[in-house]
Amino acid sequence: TEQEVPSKVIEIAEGIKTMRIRGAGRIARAAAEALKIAALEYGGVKEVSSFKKYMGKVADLLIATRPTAVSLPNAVMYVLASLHRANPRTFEDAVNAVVFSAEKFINESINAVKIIAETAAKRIRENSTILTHCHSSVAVSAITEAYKLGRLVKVYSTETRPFFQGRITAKQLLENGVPVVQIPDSAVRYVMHEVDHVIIGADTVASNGAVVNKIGTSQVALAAKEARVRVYVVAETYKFSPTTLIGEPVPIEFRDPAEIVPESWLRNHPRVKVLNPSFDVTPPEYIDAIITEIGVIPPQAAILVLMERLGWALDKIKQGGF
Ligand code: RUB
Repeated sequence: TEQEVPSKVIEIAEGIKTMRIRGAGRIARAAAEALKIAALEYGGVKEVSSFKKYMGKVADLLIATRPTAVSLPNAVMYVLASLHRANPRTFEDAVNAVVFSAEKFINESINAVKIIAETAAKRIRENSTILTHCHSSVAVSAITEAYKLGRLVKVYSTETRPFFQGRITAKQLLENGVPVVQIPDSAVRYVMHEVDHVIIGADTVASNGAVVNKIGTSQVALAAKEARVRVYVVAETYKFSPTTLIGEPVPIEFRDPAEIVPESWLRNHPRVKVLNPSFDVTPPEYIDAIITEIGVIPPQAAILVLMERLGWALDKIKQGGF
């Protein structure tokens, strides 16, 4: 009989789906944690082959939660690749391989955020005003670090309709002592003349350097380009997408129309269609640099990051895909 997926794992998957757990980095770490829990709570036949099958099922469940952030499948593949790399002979070795690599992923991820924040902060000039969009934990860390260096006077944080992640950004920055001004998304161009740097996170970086991030990011980048304001993307290397190398498009998530207008209004206006795309693509020409834990790169060098950091994933593609 098929081994059941533990309830704690299902809870994490639900958390990602309903956006209780959100943001590309947190999603990736939560998925790694879920794989570790799944491995430790496996109660089926103590054989490597059935354990692998079960872990594959858990992986599919996690990957199916949200489509856009490649950090999720990258984290899952990273952890499961250890099952093949280690070539475990006993069931216990197989469990240990999963637990070890899940913990390694989480620790390296947290460390990457720290390195990126320090690197990004050094790029901020004295007396800067920064604008950020949505809630990126890496952007919040980078902005906080710049503030500690005494370089910030103000941060504009967009409210980020329809889910209002900007409120999380404003709250966290205020907790860190950073002066924040919350603006509606439509006020971005109005304030852009005051802004020195735009700092945003990423859900996925494509091999050509295009950045997929929260809907509205490309509009922010467009307004910044017009005003000659530098745009920095802060992103860990596990947000780079190996499959974009073979021309796969990044899937964009569309969410419930009820996030945009109340359900009652929709019922009263049945002929009005609502479109709720959750992410958009900012072309590389609109990005000055991508700041990663292995260095600051022009977006066009994304392909080099993929080759250096996700070589194992590229090998998998060559063998016929994931
Ligand atoms: C969040 C979002 C964030 C990136 C980066 O979208 O677009 O900018 O995920 O976040 P959602 P982080 O709220 O729909 O998940 O830097 O925390 O990984």
